[in-house]
Amino acid sequence: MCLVLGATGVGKTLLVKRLENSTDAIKKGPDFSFEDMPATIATVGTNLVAVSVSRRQEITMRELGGCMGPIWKNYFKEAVALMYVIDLSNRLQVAASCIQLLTVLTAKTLSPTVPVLIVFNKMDMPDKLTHGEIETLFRLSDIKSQCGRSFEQVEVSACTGQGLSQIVKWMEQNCFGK
Ligand SMILES: Nc1nc2c(ncn2[C@@H]2O[C@H](COP(=O)(O)OP(=O)(O)OP(=O)(O)O)[C@@H](O)[C@H]2O)c(=O)[nH]1
Ligand SMILES: [Mg+2]
Repeated sequence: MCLVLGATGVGKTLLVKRLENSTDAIKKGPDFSFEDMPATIATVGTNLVAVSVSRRQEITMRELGGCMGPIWKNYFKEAVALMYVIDLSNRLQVAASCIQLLTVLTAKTLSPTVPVLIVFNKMDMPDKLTHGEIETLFRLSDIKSQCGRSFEQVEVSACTGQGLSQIVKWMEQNCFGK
């Protein structure tokens, strides 16, 4: 099970939908771009989706709604891998997202063998955070060196598809054979 966490409205449902329906297209390369924009509604509870990463490899992804934050930890035991999604365009939410991320990473029930991917979403938005702002706010290099687990980051747009091929690659490398 790959858990997908993040505050409400960051784009988890759209991201998981893209991965569920278009893994083959996404894998064609970084220039691939979506023309449609499927509608989503806020996830109250959890959203389970099977993603075929390759012909012989399928992983179940479980998105937990942002409104479920207080009980995310109940699902940590089943995690083989974890994605934490952040909305690059929501400056009001991003500091709270950072604190929530630290809470997730220090949870006792999350095994140290679980690899974590930080997904900075909505890179298509014009008012997104700059790289400097991300580094100052999140201090990701400090977290990476302290957290004692595989810890990577990507910048994507679940809307346009930009960067999603990196997520598929990460899943191929981190969600199987464990
Ligand atoms: N511009 C832009 N909008 C996006 C992107 N990803 C998601 N959205 C939009 O953001 C809104 C919220 O997306 P959801 O996928 O429902 O968010 P969520 O993280 O699942 O939210 P909860 O289920 O409430 O936790 C929707 O209107 C999406 O269309 C993106 O990469 N770019
Ligand atoms: Mg959702």
